[in-house]
Amino acid sequence: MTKRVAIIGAGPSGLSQLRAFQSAREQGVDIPELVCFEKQSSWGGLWNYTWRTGTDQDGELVHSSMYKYLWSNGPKECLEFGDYSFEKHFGKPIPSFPPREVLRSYILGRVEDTEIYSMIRFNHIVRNVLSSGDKKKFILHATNNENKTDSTESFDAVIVASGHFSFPNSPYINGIENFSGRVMHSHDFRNALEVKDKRLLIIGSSYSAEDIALQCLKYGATTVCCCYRTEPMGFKWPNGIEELPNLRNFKDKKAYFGDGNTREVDVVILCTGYLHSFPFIERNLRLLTANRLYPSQLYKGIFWLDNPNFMYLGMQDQYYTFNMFDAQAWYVRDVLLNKIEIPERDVMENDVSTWQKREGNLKDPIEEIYFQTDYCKDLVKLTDYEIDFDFIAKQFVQWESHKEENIVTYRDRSFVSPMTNNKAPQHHTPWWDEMDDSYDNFVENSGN
Ligand code: FAD
Ligand code: NA7
Repeated sequence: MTKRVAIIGAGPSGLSQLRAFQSAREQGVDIPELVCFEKQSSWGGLWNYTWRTGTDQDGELVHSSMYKYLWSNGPKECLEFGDYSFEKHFGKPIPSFPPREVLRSYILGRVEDTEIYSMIRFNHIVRNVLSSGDKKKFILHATNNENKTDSTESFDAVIVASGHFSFPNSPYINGIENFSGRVMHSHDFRNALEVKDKRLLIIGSSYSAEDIALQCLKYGATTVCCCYRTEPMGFKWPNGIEELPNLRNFKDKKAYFGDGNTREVDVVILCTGYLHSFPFIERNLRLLTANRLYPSQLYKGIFWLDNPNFMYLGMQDQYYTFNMFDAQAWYVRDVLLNKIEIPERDVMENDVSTWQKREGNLKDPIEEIYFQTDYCKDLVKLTDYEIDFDFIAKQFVQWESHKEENIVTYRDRSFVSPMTNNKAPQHHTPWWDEMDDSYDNFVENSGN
């Protein structure tokens, strides 16, 4: 009997999974019945911008954490798909750091006008997933949000591709209740113009802090102070951005820091990351992890140790994104097609602990990049997915050095496509001076 496989989410990871199976079907392979549940009315996951925050028109949690004027924070050449180049999609080379709408167009270009669309049930929210008593099946409850009906179905395998950057980590910040300005989490940040002519305090020292700090200064914030818990980001910041340690307290608009400094601020943005949260999955299948390169409980970073027919895609902290999701999806496909065997439990556990030991000894971002490179290579070596991860790793290392050199200009650099070997053209305007993030301005007017 044909296997039934549920995929939860039609963001980049879920779409990689659908594309992996489609590519097998193109080669004449019989594939399982695939049902992809997507709670939004459109595909693309986080890359679908919404002005809404909190809950949507139906009272459901808003998924996307992306904001206006968001440009890729890594070179597009490092996330290129192995079977669909940027040049193929856009019909010409485009610069290396596209804005959100342009990347969304690329993600969708590979699957638009294919049978994949018909495999997705849009506006379907997965409410509950349970394993059957004998662990051979999974029972999935979903709500069709269009006609408000509920369904219960049984599947042989479930692939969770619901993302992990949507549930804010909102720790208690000392004295924050005494602050008299606006406080929000980066999940709810939508438009840098909101802090124009205001003094901003950012809590956190990772990607969101870095990008929102730069973006807000670019669009007119008076000053930006970033407050770190462990280590400063340490970039050579433009005038107007500074880093201070440990927030101790607030009084009205004044923030007090661990080194004795104080600053008056108008707005506080918590860039304190996200929680891996899966309220719709029963506890004994639910991944519990911090945002790390090799989550526990998952063989090959994918398969639930207690029941490998239950899988997670894209749950790693991410240097690699789209092509790593592909590497995972191609591997999953070949396991479900019985081309790759899942070993005994103790072999899986040893494999996870070997990777985690190595993860524990990583000293800096460069070592982290090579770690994730090796992870991707480990997956693709058993499949027919082809892309040169070593070549991409070298470009990631260059990207890191560009950021160290100048955090304001790193997006003006050009990288080489692992697919075409062509070097990207430069965008007509330096990123810092470019206020227009529209598709037309970036694609139609670029590369000429
Ligand atoms: P998501 O994109 O989150 O998609 C998950 C999908 O699952 C969504 O469509 C959601 O609606 C659906 N879903 C969730 N729960 C349910 C449910 N219960 N029922 C049905 N459907 C459900 N990556 C880059 O490569 N470059 C960047 O510049 C970049 N910038 C980023 C900026 C921000 C602010 C954030 C938060 C992330 C950024 N990322 C970036 C990383 C991002 O994680 C990936 O690019 C990618 O979106 C992850 O894909 P995903 O499919 O795993 O998850
Ligand atoms: P990350 O990369 O998970 O980083 C979270 C940051 O939040 C990190 O600097 C943490 O500091 C900081 N943090 C967490 N809790 C606290 C508390 N209690 N006090 C102070 N600081 C805290 O999340 P991001 O949102 O930056 O990035 C996620 C994705 O969004 C990423 O892929 C981007 O592309 C966009 P720590 O270093 O642990 O001290």
